[in-house]
Amino acid sequence: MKTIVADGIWDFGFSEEIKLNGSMPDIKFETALSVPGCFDVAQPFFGKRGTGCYRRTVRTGGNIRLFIDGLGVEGEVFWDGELIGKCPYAYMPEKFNFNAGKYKDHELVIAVSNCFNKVFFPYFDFYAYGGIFGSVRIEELPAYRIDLTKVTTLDYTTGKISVDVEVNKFFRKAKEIIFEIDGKTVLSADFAGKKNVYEISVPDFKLWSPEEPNLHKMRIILGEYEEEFNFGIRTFEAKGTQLYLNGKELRLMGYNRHDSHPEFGAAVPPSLMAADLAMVKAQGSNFIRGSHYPQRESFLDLCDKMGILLWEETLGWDVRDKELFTKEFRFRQIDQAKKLSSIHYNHACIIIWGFMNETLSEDKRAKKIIKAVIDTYKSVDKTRFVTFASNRYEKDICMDIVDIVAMNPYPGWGGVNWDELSGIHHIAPRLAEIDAAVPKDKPYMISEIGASAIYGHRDPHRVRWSEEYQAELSTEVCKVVLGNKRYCGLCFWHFCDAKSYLNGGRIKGINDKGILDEYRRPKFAWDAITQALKDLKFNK
Ligand code: ADA
Repeated sequence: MKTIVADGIWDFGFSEEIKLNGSMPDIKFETALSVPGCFDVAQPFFGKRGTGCYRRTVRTGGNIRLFIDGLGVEGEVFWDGELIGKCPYAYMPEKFNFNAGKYKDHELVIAVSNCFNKVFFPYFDFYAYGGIFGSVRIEELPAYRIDLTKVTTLDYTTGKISVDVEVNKFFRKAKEIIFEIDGKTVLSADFAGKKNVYEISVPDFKLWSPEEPNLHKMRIILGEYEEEFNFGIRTFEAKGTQLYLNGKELRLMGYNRHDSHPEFGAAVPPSLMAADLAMVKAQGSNFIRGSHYPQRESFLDLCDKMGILLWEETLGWDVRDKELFTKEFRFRQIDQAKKLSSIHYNHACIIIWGFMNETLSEDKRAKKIIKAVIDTYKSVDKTRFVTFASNRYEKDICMDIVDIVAMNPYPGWGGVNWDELSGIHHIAPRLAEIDAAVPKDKPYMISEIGASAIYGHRDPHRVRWSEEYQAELSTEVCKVVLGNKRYCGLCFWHFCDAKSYLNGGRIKGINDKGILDEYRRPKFAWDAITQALKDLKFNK
């Protein structure tokens, strides 16, 4: 089996008039661009909306699997001019299996539209970038392939795991399947039928945790088919209001993070992801919420290796009545949850599956959709927590069906009297009110909280939008939330400033509640939070 990483420089053409319609766009490839990369972050396509086409040749043939690690806003994929698949959901990794024809040079075109659609609405508070956000990879396959592999820790005290394997065809005659862990064959067994589960005791196993992010390498060989990936041995549990990792109490502290940078857009290079995570780690934080969409494989690999726990979620942001109650919306939510949890199942870092940020969770009809998405996640994965971030507080009627209650309150910032110089004194009482309203017997975390601050704006009155005010608010939030074991986690909004839109009141078109600015320059709040974690002996 051969894998071709197709990243690099591709031919590129753009049109504001052409729309995706299932046939190869009639576009002039007038220039060249990088994959991964966003076309609308630089001239001549800066800020434009339309269809961008990426083209390259690939020397291959026979059965292949094409993997696209996320694009936006949506895409269509053409092989020698024929449509082979669609990428309907921004940021979602997609796999396409097809016969590539004779072994020779073939033309691959990925047409990407950055126009808004029924999945990415113009009112979302983050920029809809156009481009290919992650790697493009082609694997040459034998006549069959494994479509799904799930490694699950059965017993973290003995290192016993199960491996679910699902292939694309029915094997009437058993075929040998070999499992190698860290280079040693640990099991050779028969594979018959389509789906099988194997139990393995991992030799010399080491547990995965944020403090010691030990990974094992799994290699599965089924005839001529082979695959290799890392997994971690670890178990998440909730007992009462507390979370546990491998039997030890776990508290989450960290940041919501957008994959966003002024020069790269949503195609943030792995080197920058690594730098972001290194800061989080050095601060003593242990958690990221990948707001508000699926994450790149390189980001997940970094979290696995660096020991950072991740809340990963499907794309959604304050989806409103008209759209929320359509059949299509429900289908898309379920489809996304299924895809995401299957494709990223083996990443040790993922602790929470999320969806539909801030929805109408005070409404009975919305509860049905929420329940359907939770059930979908659980049908694929019973080892992680499933939840969504709510801003309905006392009015929310869905907290009985989530694993972790997660609220996005903004006391001291939104919903207060703007005539007051400071709103800091509202934080403790408002959080106490919400706490009193949520189920007492469940883990509860603050999934968003924060304040805007303009980088470099210093003010002795500590007015809102000053770095001082944001720092003061962040310190108080740490004290109130982390200082109270009732909360299993705290996740600030947000790690760094990220491009949004000028309308909706975003100064400079940026969501400026970042603890760092969009170039990762720390505001005062960064040091304030670092100090608060030390003072509170967080996780010590
Ligand atoms: C919401 C939302 C975030 C962001 C934030 C804000 O809670 O989930 O995406 O828009 O508000 O900055 O107001």
